[in-house]
Amino acid sequence: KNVQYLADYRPYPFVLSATRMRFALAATDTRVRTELSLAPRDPEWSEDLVLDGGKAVRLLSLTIDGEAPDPAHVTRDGETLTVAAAALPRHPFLLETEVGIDPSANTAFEGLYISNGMFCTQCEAEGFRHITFYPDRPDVMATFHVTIDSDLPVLLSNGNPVGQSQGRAEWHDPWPKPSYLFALVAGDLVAVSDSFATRSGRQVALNVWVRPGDQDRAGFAMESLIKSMKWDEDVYGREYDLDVFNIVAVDDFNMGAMENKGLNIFNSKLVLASPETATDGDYERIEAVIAHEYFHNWTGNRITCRDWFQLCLKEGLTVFRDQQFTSDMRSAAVKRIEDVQALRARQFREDQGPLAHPPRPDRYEEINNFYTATVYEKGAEVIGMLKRLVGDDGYRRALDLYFDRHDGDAATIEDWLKVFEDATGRDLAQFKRWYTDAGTPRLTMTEDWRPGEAGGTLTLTFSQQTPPTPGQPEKPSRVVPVAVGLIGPNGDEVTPTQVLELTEASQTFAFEGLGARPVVSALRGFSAPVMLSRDLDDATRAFLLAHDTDPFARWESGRDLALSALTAAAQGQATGGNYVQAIGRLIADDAADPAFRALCLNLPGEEEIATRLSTGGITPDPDAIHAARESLARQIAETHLDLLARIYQDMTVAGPYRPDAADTARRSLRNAVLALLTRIDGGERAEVLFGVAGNMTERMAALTALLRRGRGQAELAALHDQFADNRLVMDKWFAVQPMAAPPAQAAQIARDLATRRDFDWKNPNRFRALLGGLSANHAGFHAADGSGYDFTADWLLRMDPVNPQIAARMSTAFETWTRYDAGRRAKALAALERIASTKGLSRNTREMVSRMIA
Ligand code: HT7
Ligand code: ZN
Repeated sequence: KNVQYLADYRPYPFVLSATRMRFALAATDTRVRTELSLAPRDPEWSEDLVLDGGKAVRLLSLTIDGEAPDPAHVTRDGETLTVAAAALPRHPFLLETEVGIDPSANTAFEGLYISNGMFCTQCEAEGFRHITFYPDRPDVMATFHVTIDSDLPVLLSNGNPVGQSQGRAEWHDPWPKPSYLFALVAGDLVAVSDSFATRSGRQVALNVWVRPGDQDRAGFAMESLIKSMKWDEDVYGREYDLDVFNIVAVDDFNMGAMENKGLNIFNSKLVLASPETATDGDYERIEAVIAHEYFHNWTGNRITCRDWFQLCLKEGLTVFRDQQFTSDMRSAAVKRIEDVQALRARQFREDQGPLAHPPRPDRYEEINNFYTATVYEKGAEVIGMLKRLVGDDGYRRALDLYFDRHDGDAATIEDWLKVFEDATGRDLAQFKRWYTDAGTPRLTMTEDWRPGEAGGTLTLTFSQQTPPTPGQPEKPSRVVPVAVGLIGPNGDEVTPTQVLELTEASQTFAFEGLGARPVVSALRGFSAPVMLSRDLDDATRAFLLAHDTDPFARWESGRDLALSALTAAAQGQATGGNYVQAIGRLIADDAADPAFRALCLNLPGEEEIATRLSTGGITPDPDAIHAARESLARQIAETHLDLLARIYQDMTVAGPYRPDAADTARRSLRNAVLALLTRIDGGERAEVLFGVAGNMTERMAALTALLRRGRGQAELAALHDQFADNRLVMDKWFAVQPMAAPPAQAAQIARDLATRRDFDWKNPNRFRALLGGLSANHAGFHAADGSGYDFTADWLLRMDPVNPQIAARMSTAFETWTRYDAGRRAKALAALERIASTKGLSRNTREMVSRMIA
């Protein structure tokens, strides 16, 4: 085992000030010459120079100040190249290497690879070492000067262009950066171009580079970029700092996008959008990810991470910033609810299982396994809490200080907390536990009401407790900001939102002078990433669903009503009458935001119901959960048939397609209604909609509704005929079939799809579409016969030697396996053990699987 520990950090013993590189690009034999301007950190102390370099990097030559060292002083092992201290000067020196690499053989998409004839790089976290020998760690920062020799028409790298001639381009990046932010792109590309004048008057050329023919789908990405640049100036006072900002779309990409300095590289699904091919959700995600990568220019690039344990320093903060941006561009209430839904679905799930880890882990084997919901989304929640605790002004002062104090640094979470302490005077020692401790705190709230002459007193008692997580049996109390408001019996708010600060295992807070017993609206805005339990009857929940002034808390009351009906039904008890009535009243309110009504109408997913059950100590039965959800949906549809039919009519969106918040909201309500009506009308409306809709949002909604009812074959065929050449639409086509299939058929449908010639499984999007589609079908993936587990294990094993990052990431489909019944557990464990016992398994997948079966 090669475990890395936070506690072992030591600075690199050499200072690297400048890096010059020259690439002679060729598909199978690219030559890379690298010059490193190095100096010993401490000239009194001599150390070996250890450079990282992957197995496939062939060393062709090495010189120090122009001389080849004695070969006995140069050692190469699989992962490094070491030059012995005896061969190194005690003064600044120039180390030159030439290496050969084979981009065409790079199927892992780390380092330099080829996607559709285009050369492209991905260096975060440790990809640069597959390009050349280098101190590939984020605290080694240098300026870069890059020359690219190639006949391809477009040759790009970081920074500003400094020379362009036939077959050659030169780029200079004046901002010192770590190797993970290096990028190079070469290909036959075309740009959608624009420009942006920064507030201090710098004129920035903007380009979104795509393959010829895709230009008409790149306009929305460009609009999103311009909005992001403006927003970061307005809200954080951050300006762009180069003459050009390039974005490139590539088809083969392991994740969503990458914030390389001045040259962001994107998965094409997060750039290309047209109404016919992309859904409203795709548009919203493109806007958010373009913003996210752009915001990294300050939070990640200008201030980077000292080491990979600090990953949430840049990712948590940048997610928080992109969430703020989307709230400002669209509806803040809807965005908050969507973010909480995603957090619960991914991060709470991670936190409750064998893969739980803190936002700042203190050990890892493979860093790529830690690009997780905990590092990203919980990292963002922790910043949200910090902002709540210090207030908006305190947050702004702290961020200004962070940018002032740490510009150009490779910083730590300690540095981050210190700016908040220095800017606000607040002691954050206890708060730091949010970064170092894993697990989701469980909060219990009880109420005591005492009427009195001078008004009644309501006392709230909170207790907190966090269950053990791997390697962390004891969990001390954390600071938990709980936003609370009180609502009078007539529905008026009697006490506006207050933030109560819990610091102890148990604490009470009293509200005095109250006229009548109020109803408590708790954890408003989801003020902390905790699970709150309180004894509330359905009538009070329905009251809050009708009257709460806080949109998140209001939605949460409806969610709780639905979940209590669904968890009861999944255990064979009672029905959801209270929820059905309450939801009918809510959706009938035409004055309410359609997006909010849609969020309330969409029932919790099966995975969420399973989580709720297992948190309550009950073993979830995926088939019973599926049946319970189906039956409640049908009950809603039958009870409110006329109302739903009316809303379906009313929410028709006229005019040309616009992916803005208003039209997106109407379509989301209409599509939620359609899913219910399709249970009653035999698919009539969905078939019509699929035929007439000019946009992918409605077509996918119609197709999904039909497939869930065991119909939709003609529509599937039509979609395939129309879009066989469009990879992104075909990814949807592959994903929706196992996802929306009746559970008993899901694994077989996935197996059949995997035999198709167009199942181009080495493409990460296509692989994710099929395996992710199946695992999104909760009862299908967890089929009692183990067919979902077997299919997934087969393909993880096939993918692992080709692209370990993708195999390891997709293995998280198993992360909840321990919560199910003995029969399912045995089958899941057998699948995991089959993977674990495979010879030659990558470090990535080995680490994931061994943590899951530990
Ligand atoms: N910082 C990036 C994270 C990342 C990544 C991106 C693409 C391919 C592989 C990758 N490994 C890590 C993306 C981000 O958070 O903005
Ligand atoms: Zn990021």
